[in-house]
Amino acid sequence: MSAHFVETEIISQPDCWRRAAALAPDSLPAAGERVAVIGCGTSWFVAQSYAQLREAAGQGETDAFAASEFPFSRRYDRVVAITRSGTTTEVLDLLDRLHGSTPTLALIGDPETPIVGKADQLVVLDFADERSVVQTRFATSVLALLRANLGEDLGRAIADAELAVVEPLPEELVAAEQFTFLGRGWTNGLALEAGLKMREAAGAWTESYPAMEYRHGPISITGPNRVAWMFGTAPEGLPEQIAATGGIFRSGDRDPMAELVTVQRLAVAIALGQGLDPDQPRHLTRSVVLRGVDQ
Ligand code: F1P
Repeated sequence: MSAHFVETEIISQPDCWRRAAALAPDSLPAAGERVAVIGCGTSWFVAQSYAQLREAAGQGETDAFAASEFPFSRRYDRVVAITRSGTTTEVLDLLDRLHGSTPTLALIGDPETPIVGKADQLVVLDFADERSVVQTRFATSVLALLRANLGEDLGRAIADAELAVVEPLPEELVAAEQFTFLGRGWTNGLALEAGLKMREAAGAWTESYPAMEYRHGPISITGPNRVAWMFGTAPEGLPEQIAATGGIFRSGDRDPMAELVTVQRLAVAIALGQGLDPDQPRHLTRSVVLRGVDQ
């Protein structure tokens, strides 16, 4: 039995993905709908990955926004909100503003929260809800559900994650002082989430970029004892350019969502190594609930 909630939640991801991928809610956007996906923090990054995947699958124009940055001048057939807690102020406020003008769907972890009644439709992933402040399995389970419902077979992702939850973490990664996460297409959202996870759980110095942007400046950060970590296939020449900086390059042919599981475990390992409690991350709460004065 793991000592921390977050560790228990991380290792349960293969099972959660299996359950999520088996769901087929008829409330998900239909092909051809023009969709905006919104959320905050981790949920915003999941929104970005889904938007890329849905549009790449030919299902229709799909944008992703932080809930606080929604462009009210644009028209959408549907707004899809992602929120584990169901209490995030910016998400609830946005759903209130859209009520009666744009149909909304919310993907949530907890059905006993104020979001019920604010969204027109709900998909509840209560089996993936978490006690931890930092999100791991809710975010990836939402993405598993969405990927499966876009027609993907998640068998390989789940098998890769079974490995990712047990394999030893490379010592050079645990000891590294800086991490730059790189993505392409739908994995840009994962790269952003990987960076956030390391900051939230371990207070680590991380950056995240689209892989082709990395050579336009961010590569100057990489060097000995610093990591450039690609989610998916690296652009040609990039591994060699990273090697020339003396930095550590990590990629692989695993499913990128399973790579994210490795980052989550690494974040916990680094936090514990520094005497931090990954269940009590600094300056964070499980969700951001703003009173009028904060807004
Ligand atoms: C969103 C979120 C988390 C973040 C922090 C505050 O929550 O931004 O991603 O780690 O704890 O809340 P939610 O709307 O998905 O519940």
